[in-house]
Amino acid sequence: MILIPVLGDQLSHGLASLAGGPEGKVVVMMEVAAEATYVRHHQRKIAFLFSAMRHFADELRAAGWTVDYVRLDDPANTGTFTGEVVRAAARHGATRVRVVEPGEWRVAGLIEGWTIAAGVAVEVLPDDRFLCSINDFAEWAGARKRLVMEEFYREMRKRTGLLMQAGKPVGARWNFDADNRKVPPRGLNYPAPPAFAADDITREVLDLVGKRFGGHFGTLADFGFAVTRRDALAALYHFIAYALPRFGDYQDAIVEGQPFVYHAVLSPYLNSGLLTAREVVDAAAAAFDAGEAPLNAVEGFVRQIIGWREYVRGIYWWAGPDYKDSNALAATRDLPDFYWTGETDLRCLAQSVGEVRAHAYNHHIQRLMVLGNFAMLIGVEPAQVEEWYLVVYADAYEWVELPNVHGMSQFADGGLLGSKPYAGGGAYINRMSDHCGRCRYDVRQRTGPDACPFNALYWDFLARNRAKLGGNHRLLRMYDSWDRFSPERQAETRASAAAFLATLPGAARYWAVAE
Ligand code: FAD
Ligand code: DLZ
Repeated sequence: MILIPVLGDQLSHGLASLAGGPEGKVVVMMEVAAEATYVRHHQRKIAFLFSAMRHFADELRAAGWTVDYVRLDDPANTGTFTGEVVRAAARHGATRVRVVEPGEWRVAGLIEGWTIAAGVAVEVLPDDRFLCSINDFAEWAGARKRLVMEEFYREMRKRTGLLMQAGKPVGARWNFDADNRKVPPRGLNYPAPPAFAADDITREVLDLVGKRFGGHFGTLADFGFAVTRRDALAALYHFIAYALPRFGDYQDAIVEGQPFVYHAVLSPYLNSGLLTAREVVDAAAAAFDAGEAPLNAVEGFVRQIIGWREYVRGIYWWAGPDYKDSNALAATRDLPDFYWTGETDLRCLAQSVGEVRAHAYNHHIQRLMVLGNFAMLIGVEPAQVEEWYLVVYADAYEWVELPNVHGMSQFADGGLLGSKPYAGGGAYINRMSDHCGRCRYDVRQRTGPDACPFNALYWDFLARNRAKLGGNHRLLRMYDSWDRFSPERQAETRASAAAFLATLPGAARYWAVAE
């Protein structure tokens, strides 16, 4: 008998380990405390995964599979993947374990130990839900001196044939990003993603999570995630019909009271396996072919999925388990406690934290240019920032979280993933959001107690890190500007940053705040 563990982010009927049908096989699915607490995930994320796992197990059973489902509250539950695989292998007399490669180095290490722990051969299959395999990425990366996402993306366009015509990009351009930075006019009718009513399974899970993990960050109120493939498909088609046409135009916009703007809000479904990358980009391309969505929107969306998503996954496995250990900017500050409480006068930060507490979601520009930018400017230790991102987002798994945070957002890898730090001052946030007019700080003031702190912090960050960043050709213009500041203005800017930094709350970890 072959035992097939299906992990919480492997909820796909086309999973490689399920090929060949149920004959002679038992699927084991495990709710284990270790996965819910290796970081203390947002309550909503745990509830989403447990409910999606329970529904998926029922779907597999309906398709003829024998599924051994271990619930969190089973008194015999050992609390770990390894403990449960060992127990299940013994229960079913397994002669072999077959599992699809996991999404984290941490879990890959656990799986390596299963052969000895369970006393059976373990076969690990490639995760072919991704469009670029780990090996193909390594080959692509190994042949280059410098890694550039845009080059990878073009390869992926050619390889998949998406938005291609006779070997050339549709619209005669590969990338329409320049058309995707519009400021939304007031009064747009934003399409909220669909919310799905809780059924008995979800209600039971919400109760369990509230009792067991009620001290974790976030709230379970108004839980409306899709927890089945059918509902995830409904969310996909809702996005294609109502949000995709304007996704491109307003991709970078931050609008108060509109946490989703025109974003897809599909990442929890993609990353858990309820949706596949291929079907999502095919649906977007079909909308373009049918004249239902413009090219700048569809190309932008396709680039996020077959470009960025595949690229960060490739980097994660290619860079190795030590990738997270670098700290190129030698940042050591503790994460301020308002990342957990939202209690700060900086309106953009307070709003982003409030939204992630409620929805386990922020869109990309909030993650990058508000929360990540601020943490980098003040010099927070990368590991603390990474832990926060892994906790708070429903879509966070290390393969996707780490490159985005460590590389793209904190520049802690020294430029492996991105060619320059994503740093910005108040002017950027003011241009892309409507927060600043309602903030207690004045974005037009450069220094002083009432000035937007991002302004002085931005220049202080550049000045502080000159030895490490001064030679970066993409920052030369900014260092030129800094050098044209008078010595008095430079001193005033740095003093203003120092005064603000001195007001930051010290170390406060979320368990101290949340409980
Ligand atoms: P949309 O903006 O509508 O984009 C569509 C899809 O493209 C997303 O669902 C996602 O699958 C993919 N995508 C877009 N950008 C990226 C990217 N940079 N990396 C990988 N996939 C991308 N995404 C996660 O899935 N998990 C994370 O833990 C995560 N952490 C992030 C941390 C930081 C600091 C930053 C800057 C980005 C992070 N992202 C992460 C990427 C991106 O912000 C989210 O994928 C996106 O916000 C999800 O919302 P959406 O489905 O509405 O995406
Ligand atoms: C995130 C998560 C949580 C909270 N709980 C479980 C669980 O109880 N059982 C499970 O199979 N998976 C869970 N996951 C997702 C895993 O952490 C994920 O499968 C691994 O990190 C590998 O990517």
